[in-house]
Amino acid sequence: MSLFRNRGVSICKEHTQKPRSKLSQRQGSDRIQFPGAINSKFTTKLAFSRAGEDDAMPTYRVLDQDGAIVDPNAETLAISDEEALRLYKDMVTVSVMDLIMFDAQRQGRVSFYMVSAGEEGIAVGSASALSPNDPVFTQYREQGIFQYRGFTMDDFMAQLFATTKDPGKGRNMPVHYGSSKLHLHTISSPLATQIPQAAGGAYAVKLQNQANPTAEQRVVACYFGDGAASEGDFHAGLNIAATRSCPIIFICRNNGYAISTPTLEQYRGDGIASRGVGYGIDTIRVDGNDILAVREATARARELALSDGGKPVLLEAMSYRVSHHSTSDDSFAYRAKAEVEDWKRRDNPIARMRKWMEGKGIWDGEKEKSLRSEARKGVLEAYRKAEKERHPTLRNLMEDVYEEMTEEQVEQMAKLKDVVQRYPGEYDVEQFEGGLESLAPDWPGRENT
Ligand SMILES: Cc1ncc(C[n+]2csc(CCOP(=O)(O)OP(=O)(O)O)c2C)c(N)n1
Repeated sequence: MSLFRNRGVSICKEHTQKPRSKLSQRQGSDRIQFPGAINSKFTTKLAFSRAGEDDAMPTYRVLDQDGAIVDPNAETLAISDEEALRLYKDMVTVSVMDLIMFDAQRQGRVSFYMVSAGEEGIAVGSASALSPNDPVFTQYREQGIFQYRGFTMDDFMAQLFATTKDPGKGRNMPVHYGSSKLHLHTISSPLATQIPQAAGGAYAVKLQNQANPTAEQRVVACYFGDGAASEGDFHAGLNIAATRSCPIIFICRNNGYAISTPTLEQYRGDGIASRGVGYGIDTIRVDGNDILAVREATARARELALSDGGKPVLLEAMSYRVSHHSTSDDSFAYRAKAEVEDWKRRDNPIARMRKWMEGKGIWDGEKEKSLRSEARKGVLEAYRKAEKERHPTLRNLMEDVYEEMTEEQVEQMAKLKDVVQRYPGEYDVEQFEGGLESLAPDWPGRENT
């Protein structure tokens, strides 16, 4: 809001004055000039356009499954050994954290978890091609972006265990991370809501870019799954970004499933990429198991998003959801174990990058062993520390809705206190900062929460 207020009337005027249509059908023209389709040739052939397998959009890749460069003559983005090692380390760290936290949920230590197995390359590779200042909106399976941006293992654990160090004050389910410092918007559960929010964010960024042409020009990145692309918000978000020319990269992780719904039942067109073209958005399909391809495509997408005063770009990264959807899911109820095993064996972004690095002579078995043991140690240290921390105060259930708590909220808090006091065996309130006393209206610790 403040952005609009600061920018004043001129911006509002600029965007409320609609361009006048100058289109008219010229005599003898070979194409129509209707306002709704301005470059369509006339034809006497009565034929319906049909999406066929033959026209499927190609998939961009740099590395093959054996980690070899496919086209040695192609102009590819330079990547230093140091940066390559960083990408690899981040993918491995996330996958180690995923394994440990999946088990932690099974042991009842956290209530919920979602792993990103098979999709680490999409998150880490794309994050590495963005500016650290680009605002990012994620869905929930993009922990690699948080890792690359500098979200620490302590930050992950504070959210997962809902400790007093969680900036979300323990109000969200596990895996709903967020960091204003790192420009990572907090994840929210309702699918696809981040898409129109990101389009709006990109419009704000466009105005900021225009207002400060000498400052760093930013784009927004917005991530979502193939299932989320079935929500109305997907269409609204892409269309508004296209018509308002917003600098945004939409990154779809097409992993073949929306929980138990396979893509075959989700849509009949050519993936999600074909829809981008329909909205007039520059679009590319990428091999999500190839981190170098994802990185390059995102870097190019970023350039495009900043060109012509700003425009949206859609990147569809193809992958396979190796894991169950979440800890609440058993995917073998709807897909064959053999299918999953086959994917695990055949290809994944970590194995592919490892082969490439071994080929270059910058990686070997010893380094792999030590990286994995370091990553495990780092995760477990943060895990054990967070497990001992207290949860944020129970008052957080009521606070921050209004500037001051309403009379009704004060009353509800008193009722809650009464229930807990009457059933002391049912509630371990001492795990929460301030214990039961935090529910007293005049609790002295309230100023610090
Ligand atoms: C509006 C809404 N509808 C349904 C759900 C339940 N839900 C959570 S995740 C999910 C599947 C999403 O699939 P996809 O977008 O492909 O992402 P993936 O889990 O495969 O990474 C569904 C249906 C939800 N969270 N929000």
